[in-house]
Amino acid sequence: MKINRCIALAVLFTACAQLVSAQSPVKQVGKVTAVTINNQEVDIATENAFVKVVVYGPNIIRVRMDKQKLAADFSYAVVSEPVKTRVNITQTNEEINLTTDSLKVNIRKNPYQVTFTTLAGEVINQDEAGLTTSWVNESVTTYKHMQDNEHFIGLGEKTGPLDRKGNAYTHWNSDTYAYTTGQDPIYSTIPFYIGVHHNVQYGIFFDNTWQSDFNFGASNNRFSSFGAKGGEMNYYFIYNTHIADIITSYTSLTGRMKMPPLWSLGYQQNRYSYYPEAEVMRIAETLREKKIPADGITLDIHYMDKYKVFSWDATRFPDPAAMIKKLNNNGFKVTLIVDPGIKVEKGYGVYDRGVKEDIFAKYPDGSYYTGQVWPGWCHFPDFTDPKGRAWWGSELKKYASEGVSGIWNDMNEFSTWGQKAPDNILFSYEGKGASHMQIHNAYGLEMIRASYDGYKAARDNKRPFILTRSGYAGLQRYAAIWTGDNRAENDHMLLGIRLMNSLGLSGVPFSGMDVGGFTGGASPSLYARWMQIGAFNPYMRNHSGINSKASEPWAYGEEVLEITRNYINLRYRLLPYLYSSFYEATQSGSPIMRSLTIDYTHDDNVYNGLYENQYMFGKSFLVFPFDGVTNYGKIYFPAGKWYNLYNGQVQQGNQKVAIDLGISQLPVYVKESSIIPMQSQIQTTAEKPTDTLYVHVYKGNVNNKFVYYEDDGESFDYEGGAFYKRTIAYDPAKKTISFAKAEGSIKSKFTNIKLLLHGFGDNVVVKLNGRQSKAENSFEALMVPISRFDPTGLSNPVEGEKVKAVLIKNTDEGFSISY
Ligand code: NBV
Repeated sequence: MKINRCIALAVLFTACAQLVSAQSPVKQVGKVTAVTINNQEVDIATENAFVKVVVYGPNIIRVRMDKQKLAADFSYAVVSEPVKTRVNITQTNEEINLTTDSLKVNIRKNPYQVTFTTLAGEVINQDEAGLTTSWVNESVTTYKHMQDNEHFIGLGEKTGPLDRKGNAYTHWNSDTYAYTTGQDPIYSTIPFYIGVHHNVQYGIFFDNTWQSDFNFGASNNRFSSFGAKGGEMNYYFIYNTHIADIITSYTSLTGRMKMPPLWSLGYQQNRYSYYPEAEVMRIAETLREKKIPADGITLDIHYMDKYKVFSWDATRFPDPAAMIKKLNNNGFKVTLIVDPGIKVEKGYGVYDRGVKEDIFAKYPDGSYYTGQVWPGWCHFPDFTDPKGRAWWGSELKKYASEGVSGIWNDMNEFSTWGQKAPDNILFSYEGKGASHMQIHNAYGLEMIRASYDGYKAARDNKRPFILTRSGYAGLQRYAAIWTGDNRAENDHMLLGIRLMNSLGLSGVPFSGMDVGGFTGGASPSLYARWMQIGAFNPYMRNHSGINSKASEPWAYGEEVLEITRNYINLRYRLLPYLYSSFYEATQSGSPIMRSLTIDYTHDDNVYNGLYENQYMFGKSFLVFPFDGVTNYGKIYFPAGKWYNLYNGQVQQGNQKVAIDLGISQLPVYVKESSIIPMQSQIQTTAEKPTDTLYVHVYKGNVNNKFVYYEDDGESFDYEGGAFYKRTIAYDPAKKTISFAKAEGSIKSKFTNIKLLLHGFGDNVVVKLNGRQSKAENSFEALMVPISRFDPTGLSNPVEGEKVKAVLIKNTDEGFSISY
């Protein structure tokens, strides 16, 4: 809609609104009465509210509003300050205008109404005329005009379709055992979404931890809206020309993940619960014996003494440190579950110290809140109190001394039996005081902050691996998240993909689901499919509930075992690619699982329910996550050229293609011009690969760059420069593949580079730094074709694509390959 028409409508709506406002329980912002311009900020007083507009950067505008004068600023999510930005701010009697190098903000005065436009004047996002922002008692809501054919994506861990249009959502972190595929809310809160229409895209981050509600045209055809039961209207509007940059802007506000420990990218085996020690050892040994690469074993609540956190059941686990040492020696790291509920029991040191330090949340009368959960009646640490976080960190030292590598934060919504912790529990809120209603959605975030900081300090300079079920915007700074108690059902597997894709759009790159399903039991084909997809998830953990069917890779027979092994094998060979993709996530917030909306934003097909589960794993692999029951399906290839992962066959994009879905292969395609570094097969990341880095390049028509990254995989030394990094660039016009000079202070673990050229033809003549070089035929296709009849999993490689291979000594110098 053009801006003039909007103004006319606004005037009409205002006239009507004024007629009803006298008796209305809805309080509108109303007309602007005073304006103060202060560098990058505009303070606005209106009839009923105070507004502050802050230019956070050329692409980010913050809008704060309250009925009373704005309180001191505070956020658990936002970790950055406004950036000094060139902005032109002017006003007339009718409007205020702000112009940065990237966008314009128009604020009408009578009544207040904001419109964000491009520099060329196209409307990106606009308050719905007549509704704008209003209060009903303490609930505040902002209404945005719904644009024609607008798509809405993101909003974190939310069930339902990829395109959220027509749906409404609530944020109230909840323990939702065996949730349905449309259930809302579930475990975590990320009040950030992206809107897409008419060649523009924007993000809105509503930073408010009270219960919040989002409406994307549910039961109405007029607006999208966001609001909360209390607190300020406080949102950040982000405009960039690409969704990837919107995610980068959003994570410039809420922070990015640190490099994960390398082992956490390996395969993790889980069960509720593995015990006693002999059973844990049997699982670990069977993984090795059956040659299923694995790096992690996770212990669920039965390791504890009567579910008391920071304790061990002495009969089941007589010597935890010795057991962990044995597992470590066999290439396994151990992750332990922790719950926030602390059993009320005098003589239980953890409880006693909690009372002594006075770190539990209280009722207004000063007594500790008591709720029931696994160990019985419990108190709950106040993680919004620096003292509470420090106490938790010091309790974690015990696990550090026993050699535990990962801390799995469960039940941190927080969950209690009955699911209804009272509103009047009081929390410190960094000394400012807040009720449960205000901090509920941030409880999980502050728990993982305590776990992350505490565990980092406890293991001097080792990267902690923290896993969480709950969280709030910014959780990516501390933890990986998994999607909780899913069901062993087809629809749930596909939902899990959408949840992770949505998390990725919302600034959280490190996510996983219970591969194989938590409740119930998967059929063999569903299990096989799920494990294939799991190999293309950021975090890959097989987990299943108590009393459910065993879910280790060998529990479904030989054929499924072989399929599973093949895909976990592939994941391990892909670790250089995956680790480098994580490096990128640390730099730009870019997700590992990329919804197709990121790279094909204005292609309507990618929002279509038929194709909504397709995603990119990193920037190169297009994954078609079909369910485990149908054996025929339709897939959509976005624009470009795609290579079949298994046989190198080329598929042109912009097409819907029906394919046969044999269970032994997950349909995966490689994007043209991809650069994919790989390594030899290993069984655990504790094992060294051979000295050769395999770099697969796929011929294409588009320029591409890949930043290859290595470091020690476990410490923070990379922050001081102890890494090895080089940019690999493919330029089809110049017919070159160039490796820039290595950066960083360490050597690569690979002394050779083998370049594998896909689709360049049999007769390609290759030059290294301008001099002819010997290229030879190789059968090292990316994935050795899998034959279900071949028990070794290594069927005849001749079936695979023949590629040209060039071997190069890996000095740190730059070099260039031309063809
Ligand atoms: O600790 C047991 C389970 C755990 O296995 C699961 O992954 C969590 O989501 N936990 C929930 C407690 C309740 C299970 C019914």
